[in-house]
Amino acid sequence: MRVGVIGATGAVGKELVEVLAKRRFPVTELCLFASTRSAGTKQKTPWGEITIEAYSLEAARNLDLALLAVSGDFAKAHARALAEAGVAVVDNSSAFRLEQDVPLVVPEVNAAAIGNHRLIANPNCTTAILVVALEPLRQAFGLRRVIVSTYQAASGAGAEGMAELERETRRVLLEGGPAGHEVFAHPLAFNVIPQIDSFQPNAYTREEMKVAWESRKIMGLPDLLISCTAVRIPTFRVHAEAVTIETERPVTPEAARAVLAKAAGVKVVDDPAAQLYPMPITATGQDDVEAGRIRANPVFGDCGLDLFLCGDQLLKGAALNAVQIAERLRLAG
Ligand code: 2RA
Repeated sequence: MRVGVIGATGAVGKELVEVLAKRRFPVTELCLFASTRSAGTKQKTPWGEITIEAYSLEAARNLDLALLAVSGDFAKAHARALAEAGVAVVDNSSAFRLEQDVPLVVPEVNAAAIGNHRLIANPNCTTAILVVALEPLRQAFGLRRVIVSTYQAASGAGAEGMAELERETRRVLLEGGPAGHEVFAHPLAFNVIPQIDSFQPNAYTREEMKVAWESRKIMGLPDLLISCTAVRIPTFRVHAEAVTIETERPVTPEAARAVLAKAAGVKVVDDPAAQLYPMPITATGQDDVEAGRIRANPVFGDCGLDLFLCGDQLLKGAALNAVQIAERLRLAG
């Protein structure tokens, strides 16, 4: 397949190239597109050194598959035209996630939604990491309410976010601070910031609402009661999520653990006696979402469960999920 990565110089774009190679995606030609600023520069890839091109429909229309790791505005301006030109498009931005005619897909949950669509939306990283663990629990026990608190890495804000955290940390430790900031609303080093994206009229942030809107769409549960508090923390990679659910039918930690142990895309890491539980340091670079700290939540009686998740934001939360969608497109195609 002739594959294009649009936004190839960003954190997700670079990860897309790595994941294509790691999963032996049948690439016959790889084209890398980025802004005019990067056009003409060369990027090393498993397919050799490739010269970055400035994006144009003319240059991209001969692709079989385009993986977009670009802004929502760029995707809005170009993705539909590319799909109409016959290219299968997987878009990482939020531009089409809630559009009725565009499937929003986490393959472990709703691969069937792909059908014959040529434009598929990849969810927000926090959502993808959540639903891969929620769906098997829903299937086994039903789902009434979900409360999530997130601990999100700097990588969620791209390469610039990671660079800012590194810069700030060095400045504080080596130069005695203060830590300046541009990407995040406040200094992130040695801090936590309970704001990701802009505030909405209902006092939630857009990141928090994305978790609600997108989980409902992917799981096909439009009335799911779900509330999220999204917090940025000073780690580089991996989003962690503390999740409380109320199920429809009684649930026990043992039964939930057994269900999650069999679930695709989930790895149970849950041995408190050995101090084993999900952590960014162990989930970094891993395809599976780690699930642990599985315990009964007394607030919801027999139907309450708490668990802790860690998923690599750049993999299951972005590049890996996009390539998994592309693999299904190929099968469907
Ligand atoms: C973040 N989920 O962590 C958002 C966007 N990737 O910032």
